[in-house]
Amino acid sequence: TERVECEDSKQRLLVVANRLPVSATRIGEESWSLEISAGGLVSALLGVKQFEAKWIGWAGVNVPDEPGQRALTKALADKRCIPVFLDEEIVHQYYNGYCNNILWPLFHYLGLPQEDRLATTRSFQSQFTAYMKANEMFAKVVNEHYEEGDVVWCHDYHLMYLPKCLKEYNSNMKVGWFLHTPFPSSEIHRTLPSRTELLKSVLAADLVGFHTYDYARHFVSACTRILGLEGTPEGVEDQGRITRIAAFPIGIDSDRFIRALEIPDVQIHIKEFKERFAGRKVMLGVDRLDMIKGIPQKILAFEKFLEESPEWRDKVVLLQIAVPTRTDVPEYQKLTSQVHEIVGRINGRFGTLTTYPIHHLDRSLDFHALCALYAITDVALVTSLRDGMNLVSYEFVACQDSKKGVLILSEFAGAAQSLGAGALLVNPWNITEVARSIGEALEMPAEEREKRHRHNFEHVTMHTAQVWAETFVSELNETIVEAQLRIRH
Ligand code: ADQ
Repeated sequence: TERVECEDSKQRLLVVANRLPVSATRIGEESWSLEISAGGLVSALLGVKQFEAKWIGWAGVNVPDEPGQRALTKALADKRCIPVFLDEEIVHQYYNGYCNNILWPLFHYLGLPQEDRLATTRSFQSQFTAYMKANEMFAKVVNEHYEEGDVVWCHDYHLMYLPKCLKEYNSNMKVGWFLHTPFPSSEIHRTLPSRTELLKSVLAADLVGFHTYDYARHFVSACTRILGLEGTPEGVEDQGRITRIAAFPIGIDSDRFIRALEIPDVQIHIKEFKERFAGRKVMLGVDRLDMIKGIPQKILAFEKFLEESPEWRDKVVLLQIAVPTRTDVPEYQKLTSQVHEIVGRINGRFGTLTTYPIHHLDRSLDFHALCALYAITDVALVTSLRDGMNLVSYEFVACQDSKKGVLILSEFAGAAQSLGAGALLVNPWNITEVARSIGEALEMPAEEREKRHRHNFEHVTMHTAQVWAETFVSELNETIVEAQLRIRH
């Protein structure tokens, strides 16, 4: 059976995502320098020894000339990566437009763009056309590299039109699709003009995965309400064909974080940070600077806490590390200035000649500094307004086995489903509640911190990224075997 085949030899896996896990910089007419970017997905798949994975995706650069494309393709082949070349106009319409301006806010309950509504509505169709075209270009490259028996695993909201395109090339291709963001309530999804095309295309996959059971349920109800299809215990049925829908909560490579704490460079950072913040409790926020992360709400809650607890004013510091993303988008620029303004006001209000309560950095930290910060933190604050999962909360827990700090976690992050019993759950919109939780976290007795941490640490070290990837792929194999058996009977 397929299962035995998978256990005996390495399963060939084609991972298709918008971005390849490398950044490419052109250093000559026909030469490129490549740097692997170690995201969650990369470590998830590198850690799984039974897959022979290849990546297909956009390299993040515009390469209009053929010699440049040939050279990049060759360089990427050594990293088991296969590029999809997208021109500037397509990237603008598909990536900046449809993916980031339409699907990202919609899936995080921010609705369709409000500003310049007419212009958006007018450009909507051309952006969706570019989205379909980009997905077709991905499909073409997948098809060129596909070999019988390969599993094709498509990722995220950028590639919702891909399963359909792949099955048109080859209906026997094993296709899985996983969404890294939330899937919103069907009442939200139904506002999307291309709601039907996207649902139908995703249903062409054999297995559709989400981080949580709730997102899976929202997807099934969108299919039943908008497409009029039948929801079954396994998924969604369309004319006898069942698409399996399930939850596969992602995790992190927890060992990588735990081991990092032993690295001398990390220990040097730990010592430095401890000295720097001696006598004060450290609270930490690590986020991409995105509206979904609730950074202004977090800082306002911290202000409220300082306002109401004068005894804590010079005894606690909030480190907010916010890596800028999508910096060319006006809404993101506005968010940056808004955050800077609030931080400036609070530091002016509660700072002294020698200290100030918020250290805000607009940048990403390298892995060693990040692990050290996680390790010395007393309270981590994750206040996403919506978040598919949120891996920062997992990374914090992995680095806290000696300190046993407290995690304050938004109930609107997927992680609330898995770390909810150990964390203090909050509604990030309720600033009074978050402020109260900050006080509770700072004063929590050691015994309770230990108990809560133990719960979360066990979860994070058991439900790793590797387990996530293995579970998804073996479920996909099984789904296909079951479908074949159903057809035979
Ligand atoms: P993201 O929205 O990027 O991911 P998250 O899951 O928290 O959110 O992952 C962010 C990653 O970037 C973490 O590994 C973190 O360490 C790193 N990072 C963030 N800010 C950083 C900084 N300032 N410096 C250094 N590193 C930083 C999307 C979804 C999530 C989902 C993941 C995985 O939005 O909900 O959990 O995919 O599916």
